[in-house]
Amino acid sequence: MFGKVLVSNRGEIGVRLIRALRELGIRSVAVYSDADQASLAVSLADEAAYLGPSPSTESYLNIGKILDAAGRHRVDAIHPGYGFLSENPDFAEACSNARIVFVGPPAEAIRRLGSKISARKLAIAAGAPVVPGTEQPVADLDQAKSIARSLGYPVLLKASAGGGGKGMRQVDREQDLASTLRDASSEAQRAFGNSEVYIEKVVVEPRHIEIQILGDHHGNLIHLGERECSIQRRHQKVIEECPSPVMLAYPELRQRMGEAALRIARAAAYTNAGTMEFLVDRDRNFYFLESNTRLQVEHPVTELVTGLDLVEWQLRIAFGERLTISQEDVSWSGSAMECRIYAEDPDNSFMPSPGRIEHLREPSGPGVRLDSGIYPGFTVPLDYDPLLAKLAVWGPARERAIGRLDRALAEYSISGIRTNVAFFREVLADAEFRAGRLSTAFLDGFFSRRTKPDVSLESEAAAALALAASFAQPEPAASGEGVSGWLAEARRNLLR
Ligand code: MV4
Repeated sequence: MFGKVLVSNRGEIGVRLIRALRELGIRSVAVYSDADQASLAVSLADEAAYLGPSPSTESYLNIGKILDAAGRHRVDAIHPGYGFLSENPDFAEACSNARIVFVGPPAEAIRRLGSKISARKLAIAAGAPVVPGTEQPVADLDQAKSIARSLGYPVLLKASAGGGGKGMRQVDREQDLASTLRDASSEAQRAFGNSEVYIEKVVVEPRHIEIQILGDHHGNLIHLGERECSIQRRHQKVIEECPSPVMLAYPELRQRMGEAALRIARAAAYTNAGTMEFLVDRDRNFYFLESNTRLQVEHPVTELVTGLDLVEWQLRIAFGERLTISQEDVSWSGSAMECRIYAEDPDNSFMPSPGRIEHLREPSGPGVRLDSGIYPGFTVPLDYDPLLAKLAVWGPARERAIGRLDRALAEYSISGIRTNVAFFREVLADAEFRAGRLSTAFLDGFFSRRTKPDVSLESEAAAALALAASFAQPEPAASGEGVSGWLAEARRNLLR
């Protein structure tokens, strides 16, 4: 096994990786920026290497600095975690050139799956279902029109180089196609340096379900089942779980989606850990969406139900060991659920809330797994994603996992910064959530169902008054005339 591994990441995933290395008897090297000098990861690692100033481009995204640190500390391998350089094929290649093992898939597999068009083509060639749409970038408006007509509106324009919802636009009618196509390709050019756009039919209120895979360098490839990640806010996952509630009702779906994921991975000559993302519609048709060629944030829920350590397997595979688990050996026990604990303010549009953590009590107890990157006195930097910790629980069934997660959330006590802890307890109490009726539209529905007593009783009372008062007044001829501005607004809102 490796003697020493550099962790080119920070925060909770830095801690997760350093812990795994120690358990396996491997020395760890943490890298850090100015903002992370006093991080938990740095204090837990065997060695630490300073990268430079806080901005990611001068630290965790800087290939030269990371390879320098790896050379100085004489490591055998680099684990990139998620985000930062984890899906950068040039980084994977630069590691190999420096004779350092990149703990992840080969650069070529990252490239094949990195572009969405190329991943789509690969999935089609492998016989996996994809959303109906184009296999090539759109050539011109006339072609786009005829494709959209044959698919039927609404359609989605997606940037080939995009991902995570960036560069995606819905077109509801043909008269909007020309302008949206222009906007989409210029946005894609600006954001990704690649203006290619392709067309897909819209899947209405889908579930987002992903399949975890593991492949070694000896031709063994298995899947570890699904994670349901439908609860997202602005393409940011909020709660993840395994099994998906839909699999509890239709168990054969796991096998069919697992096989599709393996076909795609095989076609990409994939090794190490990876994820194939799918959309699942109301009739339980599933469609390959895109691939994540890294360890994912939500990997703990898979670990809790399968009993496998994904990071351990990533390291063993990268070292060249054989996968000793066959597909038949993989089993799923009970139910796991994870909340992403963020330094953000749910009462202020979920704005990031970095700052110094004054007091901290973290949950623990039976069935609770906490992957945390914080401690009392730590200052959450504003330079990076404000993920503080992942709270994951296991229970013998979904209801028990929900109860346990709520109990663990109730044990949290953090002062000095705002967090989304209380928000999760509201979501867990929601009847639709408890019934497992999930889709990517879940949170929109949740927000419209939710009536926060302290805020909305007051505003509803004001609105009712406004409406009553407004009917005593003549209909405003123009805004602000006859009825005062806020009254007109209230009337418009209530009569909508
Ligand atoms: C879709 C879709 C519906 N139909 N594609 C959003 C992120 C990117 N990975 C793809 N996304 C979607 N693609 C078709 N043909 C709906 C989404 C989508 C979504 C997907 C997964 C998780 C959350 C989402 C939220 C809104 C839209």
